Amino acid sequence: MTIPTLVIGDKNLSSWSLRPWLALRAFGVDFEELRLPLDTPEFRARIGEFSPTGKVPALLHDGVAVWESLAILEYINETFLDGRGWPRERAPRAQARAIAAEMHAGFAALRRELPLNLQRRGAPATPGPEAVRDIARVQQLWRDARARFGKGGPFLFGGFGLADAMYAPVALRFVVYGVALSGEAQAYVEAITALPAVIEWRAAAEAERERG
Ligand SMILES: N[C@@H](CCC(=O)N[C@@H](CS)C(=O)NCC(=O)O)C(=O)O
Repeated sequence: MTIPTLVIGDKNLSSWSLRPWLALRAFGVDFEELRLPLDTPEFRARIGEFSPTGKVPALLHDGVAVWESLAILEYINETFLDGRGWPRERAPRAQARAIAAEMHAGFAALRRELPLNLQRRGAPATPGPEAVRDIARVQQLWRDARARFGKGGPFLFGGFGLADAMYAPVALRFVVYGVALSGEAQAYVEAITALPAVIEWRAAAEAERERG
């Protein structure tokens, strides 16, 4: 099968890029990476070749171009994973898709107030009331997935899956902004940060010099 190319932004800053990158890497799918640092002349000159929205990520494969992170995850799931990106059973699969969609569509205050910046150092952030509500909802949906379906491993539905790929950037925001979490949420964040693919992404993000 042809190897896909994933077009991404800076690893330090681009949380949407991390989601499909992590899905490909954690499931061991071979892919090429094309990194276009955000907000640069290179990005503006080239992104239109790959993405009709002018945003990353975009996946190019066998004459198909896919944009929007959740649609890319679905493409990865059906083209490279034979469906195993989502839980096999109907109930957890429905819940995994629902929380992935919730992430894709929501948590605007959390994203606005705590934008991904993996090079961030410094004091814990003090999120405003809307972001605090988002943080509580994230922890609630993590707790619910883990309690109902997470018995087989440390991730939301046991083993690593696409719902985890959607929430990994949130877990990393909680780390870099020093967000105080429940014990269960903290344990989940630690499972995410221990993934070899996440360690690889963070090391590359640390090494980026564009800005940060
Ligand atoms: N809904 C999109 C969001 C993509 C997005 O906002 N990407 C940002 C980087 S994380 C971007 O490309 N920004 C560049 C720009 O808007 O010029 C998705 O899920 O892929």
